Amino acid sequence: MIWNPRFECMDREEMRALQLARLRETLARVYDRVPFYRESFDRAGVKPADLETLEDIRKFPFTVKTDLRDHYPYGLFAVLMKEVVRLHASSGTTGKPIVVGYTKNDLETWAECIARIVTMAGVTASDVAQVTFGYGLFTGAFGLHYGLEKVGATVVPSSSGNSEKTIMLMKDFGATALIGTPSYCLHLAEVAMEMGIDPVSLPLRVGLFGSEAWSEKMRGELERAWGIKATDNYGLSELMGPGVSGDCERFSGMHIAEDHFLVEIIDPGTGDPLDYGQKGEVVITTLTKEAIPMVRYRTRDISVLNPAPCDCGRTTVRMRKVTGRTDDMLIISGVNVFPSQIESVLMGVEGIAPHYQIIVGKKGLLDYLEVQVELTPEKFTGNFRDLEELEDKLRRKLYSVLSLSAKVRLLEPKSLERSTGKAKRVIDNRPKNGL
Ligand code: DLL
Repeated sequence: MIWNPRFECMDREEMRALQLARLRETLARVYDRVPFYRESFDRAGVKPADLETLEDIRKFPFTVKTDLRDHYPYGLFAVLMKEVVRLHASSGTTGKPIVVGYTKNDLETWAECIARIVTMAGVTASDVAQVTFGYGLFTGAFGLHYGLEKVGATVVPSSSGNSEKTIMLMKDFGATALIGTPSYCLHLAEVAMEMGIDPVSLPLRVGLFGSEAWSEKMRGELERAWGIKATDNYGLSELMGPGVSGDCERFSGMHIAEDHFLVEIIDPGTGDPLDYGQKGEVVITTLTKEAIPMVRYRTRDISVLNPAPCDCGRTTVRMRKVTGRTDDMLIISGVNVFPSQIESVLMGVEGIAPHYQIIVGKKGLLDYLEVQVELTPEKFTGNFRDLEELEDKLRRKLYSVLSLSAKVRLLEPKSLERSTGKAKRVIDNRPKNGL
């Protein structure tokens, strides 16, 4: 089923015309109402009226995360506070969070975008949907919540944290859809096993996962662990939260809600636009957001766009699974390493569980990389020689992918700390000043 065929299956030319009209309005509105945009457009020597075609968006300056931080808390809002009915904030590991606001219309748009992605995943009014994102300032839980209600699903807002209770409710309430981060939902399957409940025996049939990078192999792990279809969905607080794009049942890229978001791909080094099919940084302009519109927001996320119509009938541009961020690249002894490359190596080896941590540090003047990974319970009971061989195999595979020697530490099952939200995969212990 398609939630809103009018927009999701719109003729491409009509969609571009709609985007252009909405973009014009957005640029005029921010120029009028947000001093930050007026100054940054003036500095770049552009005016909203310079936009004649959609491609002219490239003349306008980018917005970055520090712009939101520098205008904490309400400096980028384009409406009066009395029109703002909700605030969310991104966690941010250091300093002040970034704050985003929503008008009543923004909340309606948000629920609409989520209704589309949950419908794409196959969720209907007959489903019991359990939300295991943490309810709070984070956008994940409230975002999914209202869209699920909009399609008529029975929402169980169990939140994150009390994993045993979550499993008990899942069983007793007959949950059929699971919503959360891939890493926490994988952990929930372990908890079910510990409670003597086989996750595959539960009525769960579909998962909507997002909020962190997860590989195709991790998708396979989740599908096996729960006996479900695992769908991906993407978004970020600065633009709304979840709801920017999501997988349909064809699993061939996430459909973007293009009537609400204009998506570009740029070369992260030069800022130059890239074509469809080329891999680069995702840049998004909101087309309908009232409270805090964003112009050319640099997400740091890496993806590829595909404009071909999908077999599912939708015509919206699709984005490939986000495998990493431009800022999560590690430089270890001068070699560029993406955590997703390490995950792909680990997930491809039998006997290795999908729980790992990457430690980077310095010994004297030299960088080192240590990959800690848990064994599956079956492998753990194997003999010492087997484990030595496995360690060696992993080391060799990592070397062939990264061109870097890594120390591999095999750990017993369940020894790494589980997160209830986004997993923290990398611990970089190197001094920040480079000494
Ligand atoms: O994580 C919004 C969200 C909630 C999306 C629930 C999907 C489901 P933030 O906390 O602001 O918002 O984090 C945004 O998380 O820039 C990406 O780096 C990452 N991210 C989000 N979804 C995905 C995904 C939410 N499906 C940041 N795949 C983004 C990979 C993702 N990374």
